[in-house]
Formats: sequence, C-alpha cells, structure tokens
Amino acid sequence: MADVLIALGGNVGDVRATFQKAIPNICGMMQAALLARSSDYATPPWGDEQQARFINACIEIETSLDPHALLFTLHKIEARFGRDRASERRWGPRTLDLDLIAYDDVSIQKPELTLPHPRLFERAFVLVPLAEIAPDRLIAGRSITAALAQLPTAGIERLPDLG
Ligand code: PH2
Ligand code: MG
Ligand code: MG
Repeated sequence: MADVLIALGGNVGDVRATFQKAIPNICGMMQAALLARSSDYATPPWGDEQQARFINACIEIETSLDPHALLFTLHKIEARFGRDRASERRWGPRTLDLDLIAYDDVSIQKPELTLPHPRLFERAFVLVPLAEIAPDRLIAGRSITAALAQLPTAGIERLPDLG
C-alpha cells in the first residue's frame, strides 16, 4: 500500500460541495482508504491573479494503485465534475483540480507526471492544508512545516467546517 497526498482546488461553482462529493469518489475509484482530510481554505489566486479566489484542501489516502493509474483516475474525476481541460488557460479558472503531491517517497520525472509535485514548495495554498494533516511528513527531504515557514500566507483563510 502506498501513502498518497492529493491537493484539491477550484474556483468555479460550489467548490466546497464539489470537494464533498469528489473525495468519496476518489476513494471509491482508487479502492483507497481516506487517512486524513484537511479543512477547506479560501486562498488568493496564484499564477494568474485576474480571477476569483480558490478553495483548496488536501487529503491523504492509502491505495495500491500505481502513480500513473492514480493520475488517470484523477483526470477522470475532474472531468466528471465539469473540468474541461481543452477550453481552459494555464492557471486559470476551473471547477476541480486534483493534483498528485506525493506518492510514498517515489520520485518520477516524466512529461505527464512529476513526483513529488514540482511546484509544491512555491505554493502556500497547498502547504497550508498539508501542514494541517501531515506537518512532519518529509517530501524531497523537507518537512511540510519547514517549507511553509519560507512562504507568505497572507490572505489564506481557513473556512469553518460545513455543518
Ligand atoms: N490552481 C491553479 C492556479 N492558481 N491558485 C490558488 N490559490 N489555488 C489553486 O488551486 C490554484 C491557483 C491552477 O491549477
Ligand atoms: Mg492539476
Ligand atoms: Mg493545480
């Protein structure tokens, strides 16, 4: 079994409702156990600032699928929740983005998949929710907490649990 971290994001539609439906979908499609789920966070848009704020969260799952099978499945679930990769711009608005952040300590450099996620350490919107569920986890030799301490977190707001 592999221990896998997945980041969720979106800024189109009712993103928190999308997450609530997508998470059981991910676990079902991946024959995975949900080990942890962070709170949802409202986060300033990164990369392309001319768009609505995002909602972000992270989950930790345990699965026996390999990384490429996981990636394929994540893309299928994104499409199921209205994601249309053909019509979007880089770092632009989207209903649901599911990113593989880490798969055990596996390192992969392929055009379609880089593990750990190549921009993880630039993104407070991923590290803040990750720090909630896996503060001591080492990724590429760095702890999540230490990596987060290097980044500004202004504007990131933890949202109260949905009732
Ligand atoms: N995702 C993007 C681009 N910018 N900004 C925030 N705050 N959160 C995201 O999930 C995000 C983003 C493209 O995937
Ligand atoms: Mg993505
Ligand atoms: Mg992304």
